[in-house]
Amino acid sequence: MALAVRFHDQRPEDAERSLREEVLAGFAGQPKATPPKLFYDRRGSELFERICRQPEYYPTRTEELILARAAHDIADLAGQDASLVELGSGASRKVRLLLEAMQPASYLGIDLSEDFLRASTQRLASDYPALEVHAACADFSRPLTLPDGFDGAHPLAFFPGSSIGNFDPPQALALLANLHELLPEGGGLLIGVDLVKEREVLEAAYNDRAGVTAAFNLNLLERVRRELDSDIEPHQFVHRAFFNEAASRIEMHLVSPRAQEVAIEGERFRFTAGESLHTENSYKYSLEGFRELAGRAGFRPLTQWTDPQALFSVHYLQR
Ligand code: AVJ
Repeated sequence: MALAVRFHDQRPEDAERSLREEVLAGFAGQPKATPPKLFYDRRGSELFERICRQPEYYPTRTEELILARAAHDIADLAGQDASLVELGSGASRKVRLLLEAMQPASYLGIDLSEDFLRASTQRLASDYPALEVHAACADFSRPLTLPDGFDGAHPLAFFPGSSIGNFDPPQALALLANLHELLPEGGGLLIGVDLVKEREVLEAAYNDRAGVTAAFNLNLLERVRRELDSDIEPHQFVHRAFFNEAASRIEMHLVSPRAQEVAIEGERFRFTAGESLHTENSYKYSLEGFRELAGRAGFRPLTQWTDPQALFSVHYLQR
């Protein structure tokens, strides 16, 4: 019988801006833009899982391959009495590769989405009965502390999936500095980072032939229709994703091919023909560029691993 998950509520006071506030502010902006966290309602999370299995979307399977090969080296670097802290917690196969190689006594999952966090940590607790499982409901883009009762003498923080790619460089630096602050001396940060490569490969990954990424992007407008008072018609917009080389990022947009006006919560917003709502940035790094950023946040980049084609990287950063 697995022990119960120890739950720690560390939500910020001003919790989160609601969907309504984020959408109204985003549509009123110039240019129009919404934060990528709005993608992840239940349907959006399902679509994201499907994106990860598309043949063009190389990051997920490549990171898994890298971790499977490096797991024992990672366990050695983390040391005998390491605990594992996962940022954005627990649904993936990736963390299981680490749990099996490291055999830590305790695990802490940190996520802002309480339902998701409870479900994924409960599954880990029942699959690994010897593991002491903690869950902290917190925003890791803000200053954090390890919760009381979590035995994190030598924590290894794990931030997979190139989630860091959603943050622009100054925000990414601030996030890394936060994590540096969270870790005690000798702690580590294991982080997955997508790499710059040929435009064709990058753009294909965000324009899969099955149209799953397009559906994921458009689900944002479906959400607005479902959850807010709005006449917006998702089929009046088209998915567009391209590599902005100067900024080293994939940009996702929802383009309005024709001029149109939409109403949301009693406010009206005009789109000119060709105008877009900018829904996501996904930054791509060079190995050197990421090591340099980590260094500026105070980390010592110890080792990094890539796949034979250098599509993706995993970095071990030491506090
Ligand atoms: C979860 C931010 C890493 O940028 O590749 C995938 C999200 N968006 N396809 C990424 C995403 C469209 C993903 N991250």
